[in-house]
Amino acid sequence: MAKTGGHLASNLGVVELTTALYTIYDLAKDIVIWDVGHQCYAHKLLTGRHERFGTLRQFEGISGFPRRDESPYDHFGTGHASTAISAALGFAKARDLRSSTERVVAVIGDGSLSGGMALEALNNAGQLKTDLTVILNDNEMSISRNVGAMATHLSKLRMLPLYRRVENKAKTVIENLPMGGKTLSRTAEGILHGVTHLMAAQTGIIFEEMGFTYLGPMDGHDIDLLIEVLSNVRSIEGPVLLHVLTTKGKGYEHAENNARFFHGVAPFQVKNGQVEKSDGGITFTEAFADALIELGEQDDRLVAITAAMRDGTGLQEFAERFPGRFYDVGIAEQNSMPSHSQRALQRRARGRSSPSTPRSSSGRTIRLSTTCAFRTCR
Ligand SMILES: Cc1ncc(C[n+]2csc(CCOP(=O)(O)OP(=O)(O)O)c2C)c(N)n1
Repeated sequence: MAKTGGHLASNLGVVELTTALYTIYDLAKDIVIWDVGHQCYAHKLLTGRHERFGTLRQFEGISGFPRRDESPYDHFGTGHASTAISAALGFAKARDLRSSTERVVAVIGDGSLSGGMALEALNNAGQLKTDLTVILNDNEMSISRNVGAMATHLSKLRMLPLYRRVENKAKTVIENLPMGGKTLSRTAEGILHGVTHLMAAQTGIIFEEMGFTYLGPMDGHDIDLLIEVLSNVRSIEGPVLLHVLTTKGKGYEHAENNARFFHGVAPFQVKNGQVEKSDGGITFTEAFADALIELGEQDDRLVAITAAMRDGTGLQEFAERFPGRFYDVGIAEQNSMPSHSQRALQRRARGRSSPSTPRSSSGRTIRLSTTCAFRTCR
């Protein structure tokens, strides 16, 4: 990866989770879908692409995202965020119609959970009550720090006692009873999962209210725990949401310390984490950032809106210079559009930055790259 570049931090965060999943689930028939798909490298290594891994993101090499034409284990081709639960629900309903028995799992990050489609799918799944497992991979980060009310809710859930710790404490107490030992320790497990569940209910967990069995939060790097819990989850009926806590960049100091930079990184030196400087002059993103700041200085009605792409679209400096005129709406482009158009109706000048360039029906559009656009309206 140091030679090819890629989504290092997100991938390092799910190595244990991927290994545990593929220990428990039967990949010959079960379906695992990765949201965005930018954390599928361990998946690729474990599903037959180890030898070609050096060709990652190279011409005629393997893709940095799941691709249906690349492997039968890449069930759903992705790239944009917040789609995995909807896709998994489709697989689950098709299974129900066929009366077959495969398990379906969607793995989604806390950032991607801020997207409307993910919430629509949870809403739908909670009503359909079909067997479906959603693993919420919560590293508190989107590309930069996650934003929004759901992120605040997740931070409250992180305050719950960790799944393992509660269970261990009770096991120790019961094992030390005169009649303790293995038989009783199973009972203890049952009791304590109940306790965790009870505490979860008191916290008002939104997923429980929506019809999911919520399990967590738990250490997403504790592989033995994950294997134990996933083997139980396989047999729970209805929709389950497993909340795992992970660290972006896990195991590589430079990526752990600067997960934003290592979210998507160019080729780098493993020793010091330094990226070689290209001599290709200014990038489109840098040109966009400079232009936007210049215009922001000239016109205080100008605002910038981004869907969790502060860094990728070069808005970081604008956000620092004009904090009151910068909005990160989370991965919620569709939410930003009506809000954005209302600004226009209020005859406010505004800027927008999104992974896909919006079309302008009025006003001036300065099109700077495929990922950024800026528009003013008078
Ligand atoms: C619809 C859409 N908007 C924005 C992006 C850009 N993007 C790619 S990954 C990412 C952050 C994803 O965060 P999370 O789901 O928490 O995964 P993590 O990287 O933290 O593992 C964003 C905003 C995208 N892929 N799709």
